[in-house]
Amino acid sequence: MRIFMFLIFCAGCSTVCHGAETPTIEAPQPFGAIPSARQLQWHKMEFYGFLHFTVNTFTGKEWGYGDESEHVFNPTALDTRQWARVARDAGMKGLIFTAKHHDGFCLWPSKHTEHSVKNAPWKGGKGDVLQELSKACGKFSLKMGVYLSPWDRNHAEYGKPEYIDYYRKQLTDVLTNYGEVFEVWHDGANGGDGYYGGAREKRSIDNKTYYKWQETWAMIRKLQPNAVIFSDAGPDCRWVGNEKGYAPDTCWATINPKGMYPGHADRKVLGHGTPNGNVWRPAEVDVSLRRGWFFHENQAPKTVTELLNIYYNSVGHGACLLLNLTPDKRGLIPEQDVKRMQEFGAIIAQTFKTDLAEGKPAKASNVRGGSRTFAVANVTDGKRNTYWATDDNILHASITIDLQKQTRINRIRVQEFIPLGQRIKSFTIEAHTNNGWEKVAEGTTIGARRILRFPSVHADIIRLHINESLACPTISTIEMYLATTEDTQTD
Ligand code: FUL
Repeated sequence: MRIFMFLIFCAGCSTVCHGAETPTIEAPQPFGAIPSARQLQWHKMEFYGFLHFTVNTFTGKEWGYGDESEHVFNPTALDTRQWARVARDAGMKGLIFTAKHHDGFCLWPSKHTEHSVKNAPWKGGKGDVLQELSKACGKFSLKMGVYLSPWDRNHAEYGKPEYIDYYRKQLTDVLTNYGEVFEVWHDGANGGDGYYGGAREKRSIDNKTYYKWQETWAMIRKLQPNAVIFSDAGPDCRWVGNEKGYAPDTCWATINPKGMYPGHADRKVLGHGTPNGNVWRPAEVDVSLRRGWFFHENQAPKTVTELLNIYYNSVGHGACLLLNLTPDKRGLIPEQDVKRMQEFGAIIAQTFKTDLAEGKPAKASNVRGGSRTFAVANVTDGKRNTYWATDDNILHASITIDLQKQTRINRIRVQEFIPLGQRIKSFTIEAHTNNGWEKVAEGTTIGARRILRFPSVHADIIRLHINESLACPTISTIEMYLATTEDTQTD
């Protein structure tokens, strides 16, 4: 670490001070792979929605064969503003829409196929669901993302190089005509039997070579430079390896992607990530509010308790949560689901409303160069862009936050300063109560976010021990909360 001495012009005293006592300390060097600007934006979203809606909604299938008549698509009361309102009120920051699922039916009037809303009875063939959703997202301050299935069971040329041109033309349509897109979602399910323009046969493709992903991604970058690209294996965010709604307890944002490509990746590795992996490729947790991805009669939404567990095990483990909603045959999110999302959203909003540690005095066992820039006060200043750091050779350290009076808490939210990489490998949290020091939580990775849940304690001091770190630790925030709904599961 280099220490610079220089002259400082002090505002207010109109003299030039010899600043030997206020040296500038260099920030820690980035450690390993670090997030891109678009990934940093994406991390901030944390919680957004999926919308599965197409011909399957009307046929009751999960995977349409590709031979569904356009005539089946006829929602009676489609209202994308209702979708957006439900999402916003639940605390979601965006919505990703199945513009085309595996059945090939396009929810916008594509000029490259007849298999789209333009031949459906809905709005006399003049409708455009993507357009309506884009407007609704704008109105409700949500970002929009698109799911465009690479597998197309309707298209006659699926399996041949010609289909790739078609897929890219479709992508160009949806990424050009509908405003800013925050995420492009490539599904890993690829190849198998289908209608394929009447051939009704099984077609297999080689996931590794067929789609020529590198070229397609370069095209996406040009059309939507700020959009993150999702697939099982990235390149910007990765699948978490399950559809149950959780990221493992240890979840690194970094990974070694050698041998991985869309549709081919080791699920275990996807879940845990790899400490000091050579790319930043954080996990996204996709899960449906109901059992299916599409609407089916006789399915019920998950309970509030299930949703809270999903939230704490995804967002709370440093991943983003992509929670699927299922508009019904009317084109509306069912009332029961709306109510469930409101209940869930209200609990999350209440829980994280008042940070009981904000502005409270803190001490640390080490502060980088003793500098104010990296002072421990940064962790309770409520800002994500300031952070505490230690000297380069310090790999374990502790922070003590003085709550100044007995305070009841049951949630702690911690965040590393990820622009400099993910570092912390193991930590413990203790609370000082009337019974002395009690361990309330422990864990491994922190990364973009870690939320600890534990039974309420009355404490006046909280201590975070960083037991192991791959490089000198950095922390931008430590926040403390009291959830009034005592959901019992703890981490
Ligand atoms: C899977 C698909 O096969 C499902 O139908 C759904 O779209 C889900 C989000 O991804 O791979």
